[in-house]
This record gives sequence, structure tokens and C-alpha cells, in this order.
Amino acid sequence: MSFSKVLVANRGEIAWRVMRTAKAMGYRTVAVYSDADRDAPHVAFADEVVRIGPSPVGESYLSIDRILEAAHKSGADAVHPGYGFLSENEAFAAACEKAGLAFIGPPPSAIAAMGNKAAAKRRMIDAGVPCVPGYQGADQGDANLEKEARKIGLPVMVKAAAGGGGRGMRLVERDADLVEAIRTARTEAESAFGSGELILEKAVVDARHVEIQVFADAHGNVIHLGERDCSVQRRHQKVIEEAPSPAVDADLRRRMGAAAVAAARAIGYRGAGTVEFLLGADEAFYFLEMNTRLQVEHPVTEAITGQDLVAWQLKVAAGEKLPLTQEQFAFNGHAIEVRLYAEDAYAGFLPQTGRIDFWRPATGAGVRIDHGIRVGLTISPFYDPMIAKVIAHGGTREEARTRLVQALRETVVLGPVTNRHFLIRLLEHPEFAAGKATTAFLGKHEFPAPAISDAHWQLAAALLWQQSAERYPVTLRGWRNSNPEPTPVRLAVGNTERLLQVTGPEKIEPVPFHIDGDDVIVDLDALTIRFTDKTYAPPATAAAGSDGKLRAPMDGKIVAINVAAGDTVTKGQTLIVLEAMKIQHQLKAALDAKVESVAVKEGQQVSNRAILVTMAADAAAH
Ligand code: MV4
Repeated sequence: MSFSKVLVANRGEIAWRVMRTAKAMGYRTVAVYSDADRDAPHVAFADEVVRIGPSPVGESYLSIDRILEAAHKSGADAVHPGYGFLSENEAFAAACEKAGLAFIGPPPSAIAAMGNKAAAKRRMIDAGVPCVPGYQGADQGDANLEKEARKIGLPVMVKAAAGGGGRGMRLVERDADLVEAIRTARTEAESAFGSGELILEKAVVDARHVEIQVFADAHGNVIHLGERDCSVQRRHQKVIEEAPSPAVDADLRRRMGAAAVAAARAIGYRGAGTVEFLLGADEAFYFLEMNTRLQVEHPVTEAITGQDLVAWQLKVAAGEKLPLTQEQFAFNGHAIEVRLYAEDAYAGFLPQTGRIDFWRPATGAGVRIDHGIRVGLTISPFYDPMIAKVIAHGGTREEARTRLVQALRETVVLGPVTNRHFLIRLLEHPEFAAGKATTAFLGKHEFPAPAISDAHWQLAAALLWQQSAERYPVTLRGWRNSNPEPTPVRLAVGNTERLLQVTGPEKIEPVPFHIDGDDVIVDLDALTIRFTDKTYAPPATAAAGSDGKLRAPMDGKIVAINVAAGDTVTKGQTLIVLEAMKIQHQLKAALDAKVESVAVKEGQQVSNRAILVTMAADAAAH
């Protein structure tokens, strides 16, 4: 099917990345955007743009009707769904086809075939693809599932048939927990996916997550482009991805590749897809699920194959044959990718929002950065807070790893807190450096918040001093040109305060910094810290949170209220559950207290720092 104008039904880095290739191949590009994304770079880059609605995804990027309307309005004749959003939505793929638009993805029937784990697994077993031993049958009664679980033998994984990516999954290690796990998994699956159907699997412990990139055309050709190792994950969110896997040799690659190709053939696949496997320490591998889309981590495969996977997708959708045969493939070197997020890895991985004040992506040999941001743009609470993907390619794994560490050191974001320092520590961890990290890696090691160095504090004070010296007559700050008197500057980071002495306009190292009112954000030794000038603020009284006011730590929605006015609460007790970006945060009492009032209702949307509960210290509780 030939087409000339491609609408990208997505946002951010992936929309930009898809359009770069589409433009280079001579296609016209159409961006869609929600109100929050009006000024985003992917919108500026497109040949044409269509507003699809307000910021919430349900009224914009997840609305099939609005995307189809945008395609109609712009005269687009093809749709690329990117990843996430509608990329694995059978109804969307079918609606595109019905509207005469080329869907740059698999046929709707292939999306459907992998949408239900039980049906997908039965099909994979028939196709000879190795699957984890388990139960994926129709009898969903408690008694039958218990019997099947005992037959499989503990530990067992209970998974929602309609789930994916680890959602609705439970590990059962003790027989006493089995009944409860089945019941709660079913209830959870019903409310999350609208179906309580479950499958059971033998739990493969300390395995690696190894996935095979496959490609199929409309002429019966199906090939694989090698594997990616995505074992380093946190709560089923990938953190580091690499190709090739340190645990896969040429023979294992050939066998896993053949299984992945068989999986794709069995469902009449077309386009780019990924077949996920668990790889045990004994080299046994088992099909987990198939992702019927291009994936976030595709750049590591591009790096080692030298191919542009989006170009392949466009060619396949246009009816062309795959550009290469399996035999023509050669893998070159090693590539590692990390996902740079606006999240505080040292404070419970809380998602961060806010304006990007400074952005300096690394350059350098073998480095690629895919992103969708620019200075002045705001990371909003409406979407995934990924800022960029940083990818390094090298001749060897060690070269790729050290290049990636260096690239992260050079990549600076000032504004929202990011996970960049945490990523560097992961990459430098001896276990990861040795290629030995499995899915257990992040659960096994602790990465506590690093100390802020004296140099950091001193530099922040000097920068603030310099800033105010520019604004006010120097004498006001006690500065004499001939005889510098130290100027006191009181700074705070969170609840920690320090009094610094600045002795004149010392030479300030050329480090990235940004001054934002009373705050200065300083990047030193790959650690970005926001300091607040408290020199003229009234002295701090109590620690934050212990002033009797429970405040929202971020924008979010109240999903549970566990207290009412008049209740006595104890320090550490959960008062409110706040949901932000799909994650639930338990907000706890900072002191023993009596609740005076609750200012919010369940279901209410609240903004960062809003007061949720007011308490009075409870003397009787001591
Ligand atoms: C498993 C498993 C162990 N045994 N299935 C998590 C994501 C989803 N795709 C499947 N997942 C798992 N399924 C059996 N039978 C362990 C995981 C798993 C995991 C897999 C890959 C990467 C990280 C993981 C972390 C926890 C659990």
C-alpha cells in the first residue's frame, strides 16, 4: 500500500524520532498534540500539526476518534502509533485500516493474538515455542487453579491473562499463600483489565529478561535482528537495555532467534515486533509475551546492526520486502541504553514535574541521545516523565559502558530532579560492569542518596552571592574591594541547612547552574542539587511535615483517605494515598497527633504542596 503523508499518533521523543526518518525518506509528516504539548519540539519539527484535545490522555493521545479525525483533517494516508498509547490496540489498528489509512504496525489479528496471555501461550505451545510450564486453561475455579498450582510446584507465578509488562502478577512461594494470591490476583485483574482470567506458571527465579527483535514483511519473510538484554528493571520498568546480551552466545542466539521467528510466523505477523523470553542460568529460555510494536529500546539494536528500524517499518508498510535476509546480518560491537527520567531515585523514585531550565545533551563518539525536550518546556504530570534515552555504542561492552558513563556525566538537566546520578552508579556497579546483572539486580542492592560535598555547598553559596552582588550595591553585602569581609549565606537542601561564608568573587568553576528566585541549581560531579537561599528567611522551626500539615508531595489524585477529623494518629501511620503517574504514594503522619480537619475528598485532584490534613500534636499519645 503506498502512502505519502504519515501521521504520528504519539508525542515526545518517539514522535520526533519517527518523523526524522519519515522526513528523510521523503514522506510528509503530521504531528498531533494535546494542549500540554503545544510548544514541544516534536510539534515544531512536523510539516503539519493538528491539535487533538486537552492534556489528559483520554481526551487526546488515547482517543481513537480524535486521532482519526486529525488524520482526516490533515489528509494523512498512514499512521505510525509509536509505542505506548494506542500502539497495541487492536481496535485502533482496525479503525485505521477501515478508514483507508496504512497502519504502520502489525495486522489487528496479530495484535489480538498476543493480547490474551492464555490464548497466546496455547498458540505458542502449538507452534513449538518453548513456554514456562504452567496452566493456561479454561477452568478458572479456585479449586482447579489450586490443584494446577500444586501440580506445577512452588514457586508459582499467578498472572492476569489480560495483563502485560508485569501488571497483575503475583509470586507465590509458600503453599499457605496460594489461595489468597489467586483470589486477590483475580480481583485485581477484574478491576484493572475487566477480566479476572488467570494463568499459572512455574516461577523462574534469578532469570534474565532477553527479548528478540523480529521483523516480518507482507511476502512471507520473517527474520530476527538479535536480542536485547533488559534485565535491569524496577517495578517492571526497564532501566538499562543492551545488545547483545552478555549471556547469549551465537548458538543460543540462533536458537532463541528461531523460536522468535516461529512465534511471529504463527500469528501472521508483519512489521516490527519483540518476543520476550526469560533466560535461566542454565540457558533454558521460555516465551513470556510478544510486544506487537516498536520498542523504546530499539536504538541498541539499531546501533549494533547499523539499520534504521523505523525505515524498515515504513518500507514493510508500503509493501516492500525486508531490506536484508537473515544471512546478510552482521552484528557490530555492543550498545547500552539508559532511560533518563524526571524522577527522584533517592526519594522513592517519585516522579518530578517542572520547567527544564537548562539542557545539555552529551555529544561524543558512539553516543546517541533521543529526546523530546528543550529549555523552557515543562515536564507535566500528564505523561510518562522520561526525558531522554542515552545510548552508547562501542567495539566492546566495556567501551560502550564507559562511553555511556561519560555521556551521562556530560548530559545535564537543570530543573526537575532526574535519575542521572543513580544511572551512573548502576553502570559503575561491579556486578553490572561484569555483565552479571539479572532481574534480581535492583532488588538486591541499595543505592542510598549520596552526600552533598562541601564543594557543592560552597559553590552554591558563591553563585548566589555573585547573583545578588550583581543586583545590589556591593556594600550592602559587606563586600569591600580592598579588604574582603566574608559574607554569610545560609542555604538549605530539604531539611538540611548550612551557613556558608563567601569571601568575595572567587573564581567560579564553569559548572552548569541555574538561578531560579531564591533557588540555585548546581551540577557538580554528575550530581545536580537544588539549594534554597535562606539568608533572609526566618529561621527554620520544625522539620517539614511535622508542622501539623500534611501536604501533597506532587500533583496527583487522592485515591484513599484513611482518617477523619477527631482521629488520633501515630507517627508513620498512612493518612492519605495519592496517585501520581500511575504510582500510589502512601502519605504518612510525621508525628503523633490528633486530626483537626481533612481538606480533601476521595477522587479529588490536588496540586503539589496543597494542604491535605491538618493535625495538632497529640500530647496524650506520648
Ligand atoms: C515471570 C518471572 C518468573 N517466572 N514469569 C515480569 C514482566 C513480565 N513480562 C513477566 N515478568 C516475569 N515473569 C515466570 N514464570 C519473572 C518475571 C519478572 C521479571 C521479568 C523480566 C524482568 C524483570 C522481572 C522482574 C520481576 C519479575
